[in-house]
Amino acid sequence: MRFQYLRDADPEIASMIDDELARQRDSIELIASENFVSPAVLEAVGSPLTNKYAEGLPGKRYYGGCWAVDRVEDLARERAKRLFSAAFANVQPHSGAQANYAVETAFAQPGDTIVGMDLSNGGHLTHGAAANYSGKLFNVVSYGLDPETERIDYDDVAEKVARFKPRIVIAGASAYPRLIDFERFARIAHDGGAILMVDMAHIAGLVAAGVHPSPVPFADVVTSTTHKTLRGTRGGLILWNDEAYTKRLNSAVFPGAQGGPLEHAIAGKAVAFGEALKPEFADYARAVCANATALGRGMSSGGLRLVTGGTDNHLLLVDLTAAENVTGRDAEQALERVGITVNKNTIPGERRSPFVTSGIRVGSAAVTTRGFTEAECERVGELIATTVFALDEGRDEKIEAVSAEVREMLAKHPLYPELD
Ligand code: DSN
Repeated sequence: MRFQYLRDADPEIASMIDDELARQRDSIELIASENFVSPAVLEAVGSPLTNKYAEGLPGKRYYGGCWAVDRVEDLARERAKRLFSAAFANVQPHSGAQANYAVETAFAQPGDTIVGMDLSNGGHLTHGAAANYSGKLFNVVSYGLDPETERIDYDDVAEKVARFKPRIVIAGASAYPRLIDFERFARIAHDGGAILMVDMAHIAGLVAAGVHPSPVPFADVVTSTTHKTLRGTRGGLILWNDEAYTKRLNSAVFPGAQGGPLEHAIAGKAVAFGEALKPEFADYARAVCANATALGRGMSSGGLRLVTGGTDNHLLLVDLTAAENVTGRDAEQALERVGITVNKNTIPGERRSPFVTSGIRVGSAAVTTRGFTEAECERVGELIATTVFALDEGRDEKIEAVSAEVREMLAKHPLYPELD
């Protein structure tokens, strides 16, 4: 765990890893899609399993010598199924985007219609964005938010599904702070003759812990990443309940979307699923939600507006327009200077480009892993607001004071002492 071989063999890369570890240690990580895996997951991902080719599925491979990785992949599948109460799992997708590619190409042909959430309203690239394969392969009909409530406009989804008769309806988002009604989505999709694919990447850890309603009983297929609130290694996952889909989905992953699975990453997923099956993980997921609410309280009391007025999950979308001269990009850069990492994000009704934006997205999964309390998260929320308004007013001394307070908070919560 101390990279002693790497330091000798390739000091340049070793020093870049040192820099990244220092960056992670020296900032309050609020990117809503990030987290810190356990040292056990780090070890599994850095294991000799990276040397093995294993195209195919356990027991049915195109290579010899797969008996050990077969056991790893079987255990990963079993744990994934148990964690989410699903009948079937494929743990091979290298990423959430590849899981989505596999499912979309399994159920729709090029030129078919799919319905997904618009990227600028909180959807994901793979849900039909023009620049992505999904926008190029399929005829995309997007839905968005009700401008009043800033919540998913289910009537708009239903109207579009009835009118355009898509093959697939996609639910799930990358920047949506409220609960999603998967049962309602399933009704809408099935009434229109479509299948429902739920991409639960952001909320998977909350679903595993029972803190967010599960899509698994309602969706035809559920996809996810494994590294956000679920706190595993970077990768993808597909779950389903109907045996009739098994061959089609497995073949869509391999050979449809990928070659050899990354068995070291699958081992990392298995370890993380094992961690998420423990009762402590439910405490963690509850704390993630409480900390997100506390961050929101701090930002609101500091004068910032929260899109939808708050959060039901691990993330918040923050409207910065109260600070007249500060864009999302300005805020992201100023916050990075004080040691708080967030990303700029479009907000509903956005007038600026996605490279500039009028908002930021803030999430609590990583700081909760690091041990931040609700009171500390509320204070971090206040510090975000202080930084944004100090930037607007050109008050550098206030920004320096925030920076000092951030350093004090970080010192109380060491990250990866095992790596020293
Ligand atoms: N890019 C991820 C996020 O930040 O939400 C989604 O894949």
